[in-house]
Amino acid sequence: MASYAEKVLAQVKANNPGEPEFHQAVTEVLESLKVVVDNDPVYEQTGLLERLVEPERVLMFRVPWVDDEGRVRINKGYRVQFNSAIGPYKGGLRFHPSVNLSVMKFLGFEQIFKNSLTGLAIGGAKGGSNFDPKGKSDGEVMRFCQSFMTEMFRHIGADTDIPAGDIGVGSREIGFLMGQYKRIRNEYVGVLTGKGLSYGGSLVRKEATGYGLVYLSEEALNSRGDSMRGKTVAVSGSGNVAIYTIEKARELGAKVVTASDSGGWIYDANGIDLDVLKRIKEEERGRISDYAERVKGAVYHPAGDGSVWDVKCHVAFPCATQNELDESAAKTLVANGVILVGEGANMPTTQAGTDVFLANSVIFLPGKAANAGGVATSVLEMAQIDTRLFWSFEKVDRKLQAIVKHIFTNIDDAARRYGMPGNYVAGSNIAGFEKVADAMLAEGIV
Ligand code: NDP
Ligand code: 2IT
Repeated sequence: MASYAEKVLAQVKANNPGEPEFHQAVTEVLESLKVVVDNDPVYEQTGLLERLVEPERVLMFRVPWVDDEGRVRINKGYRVQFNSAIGPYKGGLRFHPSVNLSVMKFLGFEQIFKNSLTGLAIGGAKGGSNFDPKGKSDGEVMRFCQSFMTEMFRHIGADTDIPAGDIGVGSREIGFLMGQYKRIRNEYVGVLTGKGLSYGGSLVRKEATGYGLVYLSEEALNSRGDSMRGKTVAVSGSGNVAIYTIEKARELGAKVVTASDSGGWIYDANGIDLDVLKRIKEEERGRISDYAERVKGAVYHPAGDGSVWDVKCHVAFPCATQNELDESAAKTLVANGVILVGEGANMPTTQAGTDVFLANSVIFLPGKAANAGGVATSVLEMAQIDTRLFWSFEKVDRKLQAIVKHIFTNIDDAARRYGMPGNYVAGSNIAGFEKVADAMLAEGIV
């Protein structure tokens, strides 16, 4: 007879056709949860998993805007308010042409467990649009953001749902969104995080996801008597998460030799020159190919000509997008002696790729734990705006480090309790679930 978790998984696939990313995310979590939910009838009796896999609310809306040529353009807008058992909905906004309902739901679902792992009181959500900010003028991006917020404002709030950035949504977009929210509501509240420092942002939020990823990796290595020092590191992506992953890895004594974007990837045997990379990506909004033109010795490969995972490294940090590291890339990394893989992006490793790492005793830190430093620091930003205080870089960084330590202890402990020491996929899914499940049981059938 199929177990409770298996029955619910079959229902998810049947009831949500054409949503492969959502199926993938739910499959991984429910596989991990079998050892918890199949041994205690309370979960099935209260329909807990059926409730967990169904978003509390899915908002889909039209986003009309006018481009620089005066043409009317229409994009799709989304906000998936997945689970508020432990706190207000919290999660990023993604602006990318690949955004669809399946991607929004997988991200919102993962966010539930990630946010729980931080130990802070935040529920799970995600939103965004299939709008592509690439190649758009600042004016077009502003008009798009204003139109997006003109619908979204009625569904969010500082105690209801607090969006932030993700792919394609950085400080420029958050600024435009905040300006429009304030204008509509006539109130200055912490309804968005990732804000600029001049209007209620927090120090370290920009760095937090990448720093948190490297802090967690250092914890995991320390637990085995090792550290980041002297390691060769492969990073994918060259956005917010990738840049500050590279920065912290270097600070801890590692050498990062790769970065990428959707156009291609670079290999720099001397270690990535961060000043050049930041100038290209944060100021000029340029391409990774520009890096190879400016830095002597760096080699550029267009997309399709191999990948960053072909490079020999001790540590791999996928920091671009979902399913960017597949089974064959995982096998190459293992053959090249990788000892740790930490997911800066959300679900960057395919299920088959993850299985390769786990079967080969690679320390594998899943995104729910590994990139939780970003959302955790968003909560530190909320705490500051609520109290009208502004904390120093060191203070926020110390709190971030303490949260990451707590995450490591929590996922390590859950993996041990269920007889799978060192399996941080199971540890993260189980530890993230426990708090949410307790809250859902306490709150009744809602
Ligand atoms: P950015 O938009 O700053 O950067 C994204 C990077 O990934 C760019 O280099 C981009 O290249 C590349 N990329 C995106 N989509 C694709 C694709 N389909 N194929 C190839 N390359 C791609 O986003 P972030 O750095 O903020 O986000 C990166 C990942 O980290 C995402 O998975 C996000 O969900 C996750 N994350 C982000 C957090 C945050 O606080 N920002 C927190 C936790 C997780 P190009 O410019 O060419 O598109
Ligand atoms: O995936 C993520 O955790 C984010 N994009 C950050 C969410 C947040 O609310 O800071």
